[in-house]
Amino acid sequence: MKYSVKMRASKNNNKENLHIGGAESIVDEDDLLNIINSLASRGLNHSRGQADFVNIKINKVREDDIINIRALETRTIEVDTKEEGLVVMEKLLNSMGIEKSQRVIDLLINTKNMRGAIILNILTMERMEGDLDKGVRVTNMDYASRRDISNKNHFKEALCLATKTLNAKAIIGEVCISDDPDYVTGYLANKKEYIRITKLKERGDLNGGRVFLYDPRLDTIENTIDYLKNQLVIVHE
Ligand code: WAQ
Ligand code: MG
Ligand code: MG
Ligand code: MG
Repeated sequence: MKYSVKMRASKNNNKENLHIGGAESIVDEDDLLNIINSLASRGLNHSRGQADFVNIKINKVREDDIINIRALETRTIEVDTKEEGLVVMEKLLNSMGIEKSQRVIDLLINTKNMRGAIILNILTMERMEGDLDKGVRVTNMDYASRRDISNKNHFKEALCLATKTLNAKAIIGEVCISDDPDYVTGYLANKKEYIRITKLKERGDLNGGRVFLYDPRLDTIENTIDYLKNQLVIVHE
C-alpha cells in the first residue's frame, strides 16, 4: 500500500493567504508517519518564516496507477555571470531546434509570482496553460529511494519534477529559474538530460519561473496537462 502526502504552508499577510512553500511524497505505509512529521516540520519552520497554516493531505494510491521512470542524466555548465548563463541557455535551445529561443528566454526571465509553469506552444509561441496567472502545477511525483525531505533540496526536487515533465509525450524541453532569492542555479532539460547552469539571475532577485516547451504535433494539450497534474510517477536514480 502506498500513500501520496502533500504539504503546503502559508502565512497571513494583511488578511491575504501567502503561499510560502510546499512539498510532497509518495511513500509506503511503513514510512507514512515519518514523512508526515518531516513535511509538517518543513512547513512550520520554513526559510521564508514561520507558517500560520500548514495543510497536509494524505491520499491512498493504487500501485497499479504508478509509473516508474528513470531520472534524466545530469550535467553542469559553470558560468560566472547571469548574462553568460542566459547565452548558454539560448545556445542549448537553438541546438534543440527552437527557432525563437530569445522569446522563450524573455518569457522565462520576466515571469514572477506564478505558482505553476507556463506551457509554450513551440510552433505558434502561444501560451497554452489556460490560467495565465497560476500556470500548470506538476504534482504526484517522488523518488523511489527514501530521503530526508524535512528541508528543501532544490536540485533533487527540480530533477524529479523535470524527469516527470519531460516524460510527457509532447513536452520536448523545460527551462527554469528558481524564485528563491538566494538560489541562482537554474536548468534546461530536454528528453535526454538535465543541464544545470550555475548562474541565471542575480542574488536577491525574487523573479523565477518555469517554461515547458510543448510540441502540438506529439499530443493534445488536454492529455499533456492531465498527465502533468495527475499521473503518479516514481523516479529511479
Ligand atoms: N509545477 C510547475 N511549476 C512550478 C512548480 C510545480 N510543481 N513549482 C514551482 N513552479 C514554478 C513556479 O512558477 C515557481 O515560481 C518557479 O517554478 C520556480 O520554483 O539543478 O527552486 O520552487 O540546482 O523556486 C532549480 C535547481 C531549483 C537547479 C528550482 O524552483 C539545480 C526551484 P522554485
Ligand atoms: Mg515554490
Ligand atoms: Mg518547488
Ligand atoms: Mg521557490
